[in-house]
Amino acid sequence: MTSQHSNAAQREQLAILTTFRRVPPLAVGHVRELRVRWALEEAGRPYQVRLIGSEDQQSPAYRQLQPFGQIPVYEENGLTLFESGAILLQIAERSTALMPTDEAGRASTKAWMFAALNTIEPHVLNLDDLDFFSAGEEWAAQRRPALEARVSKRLAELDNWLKDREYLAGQFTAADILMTTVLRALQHTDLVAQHPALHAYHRRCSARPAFAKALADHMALYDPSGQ
Ligand SMILES: N[C@@H](CCC(=O)N[C@@H](CS)C(=O)NCC(=O)O)C(=O)O
Repeated sequence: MTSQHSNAAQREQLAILTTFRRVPPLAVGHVRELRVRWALEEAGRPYQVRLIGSEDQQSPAYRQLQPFGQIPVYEENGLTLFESGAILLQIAERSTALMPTDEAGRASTKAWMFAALNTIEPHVLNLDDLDFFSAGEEWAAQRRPALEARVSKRLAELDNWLKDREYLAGQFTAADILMTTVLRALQHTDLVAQHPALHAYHRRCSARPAFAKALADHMALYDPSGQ
């Protein structure tokens, strides 16, 4: 095989992450492509980025990749996946950096991946939605305490779980990537900081070099001036 051919083969195998070319300032640092970048960095998996605009979101071709026109989309070795949780599971299944090798650890990792997306994230997003899109409305001020209480209840439960654990499923896994990126959406509040074990966990995960690299690449794309 010539070097030209082997380069072409390498290019073919490079994973592709599809994300938005531009996002609103409010979303910078929080777009779900960040989760995928972080997982790929932890797994030591090189990838290329494909950028799309709002016009692509509507196209029938893109809807074949992502039926809801959203990002991220992930492609590797002929597979195409949407849903950030499913993408992380796919990457984690092929990397011991993100998924334990024993049956119990794998089961626990998957349970915590779902917990991040299904038990924690909906409450966090409800609060975000109110804070970012309805702040100042009288009804929002009335509604907020109940939404915050729901988030706080879950955070207290997470805090309790993490009191004698470094990571959700024992070792660092894809579940920690999902949970940390979900918790990032509370950055405009002090809710995480109110829970010492959870706060320490969040800082521990966010201090990982793979996260720093993923975040730097994310910021370079969306906010080159803020680097
Ligand atoms: N559950 C999906 C949500 C994806 C999602 O909401 N992506 C946002 C960017 S972070 C998006 O594409 N928003 C544009 C839209 O929904 O049209 C996942 O986890 O991948």
